[in-house]
Amino acid sequence: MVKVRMAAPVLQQNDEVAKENRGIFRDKGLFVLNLMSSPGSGKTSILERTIERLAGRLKLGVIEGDIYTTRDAERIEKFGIPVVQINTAGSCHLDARMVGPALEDFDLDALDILIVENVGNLVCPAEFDLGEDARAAVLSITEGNDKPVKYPLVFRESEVVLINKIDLLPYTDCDIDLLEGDLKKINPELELFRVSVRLDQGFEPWIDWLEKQVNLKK
Ligand SMILES: Nc1nc2c(ncn2[C@@H]2O[C@H](COP(=O)(O)OP(=O)(O)O)[C@@H](O)[C@H]2O)c(=O)[nH]1
Ligand SMILES: [Mg+2]
Ligand SMILES: [Zn+2]
Repeated sequence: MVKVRMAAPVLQQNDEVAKENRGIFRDKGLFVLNLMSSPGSGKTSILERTIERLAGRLKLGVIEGDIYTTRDAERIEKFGIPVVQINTAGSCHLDARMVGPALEDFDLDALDILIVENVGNLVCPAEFDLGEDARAAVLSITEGNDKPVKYPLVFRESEVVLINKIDLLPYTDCDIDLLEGDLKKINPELELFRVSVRLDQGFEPWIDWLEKQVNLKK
């Protein structure tokens, strides 16, 4: 009789490694943020504005999750901060086992905050704990008012939603108050920030929130 050993469910294995990652972040007093959204909402653009604002205030490192390319990492590298690319080779989300080895490429003692840009995807990234302290979702107003209701998990699992591209409000049918109401119904604890990368608007409350989280972690 052949002995069959069932593999531990993927999410269970992931949770074990996420716990190890979380232990490392705790020991280093490092605040780690998982940044998620569908492709094109503005994750990398928001990161660029965030890096500019944190310069001289907090030491930031970035992990870029991408299915094949290094394009986002190249955009971040220009700012002269530590950035590590994870290519998922086809996988549509990051998991804790991809993040663990990437940490060896950083001098974690030299960082205050690590932001992980997840693969552009509004569905499964939210299912995989990376060991992070907090999650932020980006939702751009051009995606349609129904997205929070259709994809609730990512918003339920997040502490923050950055509602981006508000410069485009006059050109869309987006009802931003309704959108925020739906988000609050899904997760009453959510911090909501309306921003526009294009107009460089609305970033101060977001930066204040980040600084507060970093101080709490220390
Ligand atoms: N109009 C407008 N376009 C934006 C804004 N933020 C980002 N974009 C554009 O949206 C596209 C996708 O942005 P990117 O940061 O690459 O999104 P990501 O795929 O979520 O990382 C780019 O062409 C950006 O220039 C914004 O606030 N307003
Ligand atoms: Mg990006
Ligand atoms: Zn996936």
